[in-house]
Parts: sequence; structure tokens; C-alpha cells
Amino acid sequence: MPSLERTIPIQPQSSPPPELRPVGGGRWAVDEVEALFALPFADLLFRAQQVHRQHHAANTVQLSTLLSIKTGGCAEDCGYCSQAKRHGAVVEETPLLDLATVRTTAAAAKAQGATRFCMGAAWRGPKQRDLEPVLEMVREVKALGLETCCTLGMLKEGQAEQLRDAGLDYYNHNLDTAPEYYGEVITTRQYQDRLDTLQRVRSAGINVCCGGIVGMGESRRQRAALVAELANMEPYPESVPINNLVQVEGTPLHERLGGVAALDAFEFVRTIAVARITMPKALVRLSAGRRELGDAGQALCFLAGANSIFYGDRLLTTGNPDVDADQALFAALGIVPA
Ligand code: SAM
Ligand code: DTB
Ligand code: SF4
Repeated sequence: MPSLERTIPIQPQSSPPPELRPVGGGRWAVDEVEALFALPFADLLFRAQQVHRQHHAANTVQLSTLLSIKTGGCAEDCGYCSQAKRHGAVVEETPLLDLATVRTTAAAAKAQGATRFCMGAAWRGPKQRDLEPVLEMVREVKALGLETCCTLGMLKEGQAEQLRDAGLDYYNHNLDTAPEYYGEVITTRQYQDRLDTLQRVRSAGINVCCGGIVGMGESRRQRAALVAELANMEPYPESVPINNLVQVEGTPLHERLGGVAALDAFEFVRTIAVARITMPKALVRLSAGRRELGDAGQALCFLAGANSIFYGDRLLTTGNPDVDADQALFAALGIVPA
């Protein structure tokens, strides 16, 4: 077979890539991030690929598996969430799982190829009596040779250190949306509460996993503001989950948006690309909403610089592509799990 070089002449680039750093002393202005969003689609993806290949191995994707260790009955009022008690029990409540179940599920995730195991609990934040059994879970999962991650809500003084000492590698706590849209989605806690927990995680020396949700009815400028907020953290998060809202019946956002996707797939892909450009070294995780995107949409997300996914048939309370479907997609795209 003739080589590609011989059959397809490679066009030299007409000009060097434009400056990708923010101009304002290292911080990203919302205007600058919005300008990235506004680029022609192919130019945006081209830039994102350039940044991606400077900082990461091409064609590799990191796999994280999620487990809901305590489901439903949450006191908060997050408008997107199936687990808030006040939304009328959209999901069945389940108390904290026992250690053996967590161990077995984590071992199965590892056998399927996951490298990180993330345990999520529907709490505003853990009480000390809640934290003790979770520390045991972290020790067990770590002992299996997996990276450990927890998402337990807001942490109080000293709790991050306990998690670190148990072997926690990452703590997931999302900013969720732009500061100016936050009050439209959640009223029972403030943006500053989220930032305070993230600071506690950072100070304890745990890696930060922090991203948000798009498709909640926010404007493009507000999406840009969320990305700017993440990118301007010092340092920016090691992992950045970008969730496309899963509209769950019974939640206020489902009611507001009527079950109709608020974003087209291209805008979601753009969000991934902008996250990649502004946070070059982060793992950018293509998170909730993969089933709705389909294979072609996901392929564009990988092209835009996503290099991590939630892997396994369930997220917390909603579905996720089957492991077999993901394996087939990786094979079709030549992707190798990292
Ligand atoms: N209760 C803890 C908290 O809120 O921090 C941890 C679990 S909470 C379910 C973790 C994250 O999942 C949320 O911050 C949100 O970003 C994401 N999430 C929850 N429901 C979602 C949905 N329906 N669609 C997309 N992302 C969602
Ligand atoms: C994150 O950013 N997304 C995950 C994880 N962190 C905890 C959760 C997605 C939840 C999707 C809706 C559900 O399954 O309940
Ligand atoms: Fe509770 Fe977390 Fe759901 Fe908010 S996102 S209602 S804090 S489980």
C-alpha cells in the first residue's frame, strides 16, 4: 500500500499558530474565553489539538469508574439533581454501602480497565460519623492499586486531611456553573462555599477534580465564565469534568427545559476544546451526557482534547454507555486506555 505521505500531499501551515496564552498577566478574561468559543469550529478544534499534543500523549484516554456509595435523600436543592429530597424522591434512597460491596465493585472496575475509582455520596457534606466508613473505603480501594476519588459535598476543617491520610488521591467538587448563574440552579449553598471546600482540598495536598455542567439554560458567556473561573484557579484543577446536563424527570431543570437539550452537540464540543486550551495539562473529562452525544459526538470531543471519561454502565443514578460500546468506540478510533 502506498504511504499516506506519497498519496496525500501535506499542506504546510500558512502561518504559525496564534498566541494561546491569555494576555492579561496569566489570567483568562471572560472576553478572551468567549472569543475562543466564537472561533470557527475547525480553527477551535485545530488549536485544541495543538495544545493537547504538546501536553499529552495523543490517542490515550484515562478511565474513571463511578459508584454512588450513598444515594438520594439529599438536603440540598441543586436543580439538576435526581437525589435532592425536595424534588420528590426521583431516585430510591439507599444508605451508605457496606465495605465489601465497594471493594467488589472497585475490583470489577479495575478488571474492566479503570484506573481511578470515584465514590460519590448524596450529602451536603459528611458528618464525622459518615466520614469514618468512607475512610475505610478509600483505604480498601487504594489497596487494590486504583487511584481513589471521592465526591462527598462540602468539607469542614480537618476532613480533607483525614481523607488524604487514608490515601485519597482526588476530591471532586464542581463549581457547576458561572458565579452569576449559580443562584438560578442552587440556593442552599453559595459559590464561595464551593471555593472554600476546594481550598481545603488543595491545602491538604489532594489533587483537585473540579468542573461543571453545561446545557442548564446558561448563556455562552456564562459557559465562558465557568471555564475562566476554573482556568484562573491557582493552580487550575488536575481533572476537569465537563458534564452535559442529564435532564432527569422530576427535577426543576427538567421542568424548566422541558426535556429538550439546551445545547447542540457542537457547543458541547466547543466547551471541551476551550477547557483544553485554557487548562493545557489537565485531564479534561467527557463526563455525563455521553449516551446522548453518540459515537460521532464523542469522537469530536476526543478531537477537542477530552482525554478522560467515566467508564462503566452507570454514573451515579443515570445510565452511561456500556463498557462493550466504549471498547468498540476505542477500537474504531484507535484510542488506547491510559
Ligand atoms: N453531593 C455532592 C456534591 O454535590 O458535591 C457529590 C455528588 S454530586 C451528584 C456531583 C456532581 O455531579 C455535581 O456537582 C454535578 O456537577 C454532577 N451532576 C449531578 N447531577 C447531574 C446531572 N443530572 N447532569 C449532569 N451532571 C450532574
Ligand atoms: C462529575 O462531574 N460528574 C459525575 C461525578 N462528577 C460525580 C456525576 C454525574 C452525575 C450524572 C447524573 C446521575 O447519574 O445522577
Ligand atoms: Fe445533593 Fe450533591 Fe445532588 Fe446537590 S448535587 S442535591 S448536594 S447529591
